[in-house]
Amino acid sequence: MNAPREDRRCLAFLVLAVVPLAGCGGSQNALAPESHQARDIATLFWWMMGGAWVGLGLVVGLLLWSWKRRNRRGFGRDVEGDKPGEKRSWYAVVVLGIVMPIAVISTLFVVSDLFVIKTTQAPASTTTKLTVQVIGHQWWWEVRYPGTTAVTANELHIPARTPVRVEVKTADVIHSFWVPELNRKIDTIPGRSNVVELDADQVGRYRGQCAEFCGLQHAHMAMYVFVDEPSAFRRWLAQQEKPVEAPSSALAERGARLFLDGPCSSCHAIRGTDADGYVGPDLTHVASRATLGALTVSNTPDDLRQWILHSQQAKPGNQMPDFNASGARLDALVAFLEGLK
Ligand code: HEC
Ligand SMILES: [Cu+2]
Repeated sequence: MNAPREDRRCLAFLVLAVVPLAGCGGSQNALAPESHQARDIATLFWWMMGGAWVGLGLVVGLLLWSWKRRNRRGFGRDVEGDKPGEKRSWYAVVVLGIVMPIAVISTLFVVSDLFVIKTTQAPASTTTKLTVQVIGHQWWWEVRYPGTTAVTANELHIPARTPVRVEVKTADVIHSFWVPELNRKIDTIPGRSNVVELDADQVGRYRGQCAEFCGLQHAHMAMYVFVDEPSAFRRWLAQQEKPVEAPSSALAERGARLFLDGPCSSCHAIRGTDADGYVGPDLTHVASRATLGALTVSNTPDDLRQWILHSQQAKPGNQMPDFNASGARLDALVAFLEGLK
């Protein structure tokens, strides 16, 4: 009986079949496009994929065919010199091996370079109404809205069905800004400003990720793009523009003093206070964000506490030192930060 062995083979096959599929679906999927740019990229991908399969089929088919022919005619007949049929194989080598690859690669070059690269490119600054600045830091994203005072981190809000110019820069090394469902990657190069356009079809939340290795916590350098209805976007931006509100409780008031007098304010800015550090994210409206640490942990009071105490555990090597705070001081800090809506 070799049923168990069959079972094992079946299982191995299932695992092999499922592993590649596990990468599909869910968030951050370039093959589930949500903008006209991402659709052009996905279409180009499928054509290239289809072409590659046809090419592979052709090569494997020819290989099997020649193998069969050769076996029929007997091994070693090459040394006997040209026979009439071999002139034809020589033509096949020239056509299939030289002419066809040149034709295929030239077509792909024209389609990708003259078509998809153009349609996914950001237009000139004069034709778009909204520009967002994204600055890569090891290992988080600073987000600014030029012409307003709004500064946030690790999340962009943009209006739906509106072309938005995203200007990317870096504060340190090369990063790459990539939101696969919306458009192609764009590198952030020291001393340069690059541009990519986001023009989402639908309201929703899209995950993006740094796509150029930038050091220890590169994997924890993600961001969300929130696509809002235009009216909701304007409300969000107006809220982000406001400076900080006065603490609403005695505890939060104590937290504010701790923040401003302690080390926090040397690295973080809170607009409307003396805190104007720029090593870490602007915290003026930190409580309005979905996550902390560039999507490393969620933004709940508990996770915020843990982040302040042990950010080095959640995101080892990040530029924020662990803060050794007693219970009461920590409560005050968390109460203050939780009020920064
Ligand atoms: C030496 C500089 C430095 C000091 C001091 C510092 N931070 Fe940070 N902080 C950072 C950096 C850098 C990050 C971003 C880390 C990352 O995501 O890689 C950060 C992230 C944060 C975040 C998450 C923000 C977000 O949107 O992701 C919070 C909240 C925070 N710090 C609060 C504090 C508090 C409270 C203190 C004082 C107890 C403090 N920080 C002290 C540098 C600092
Ligand atoms: Cu990176």
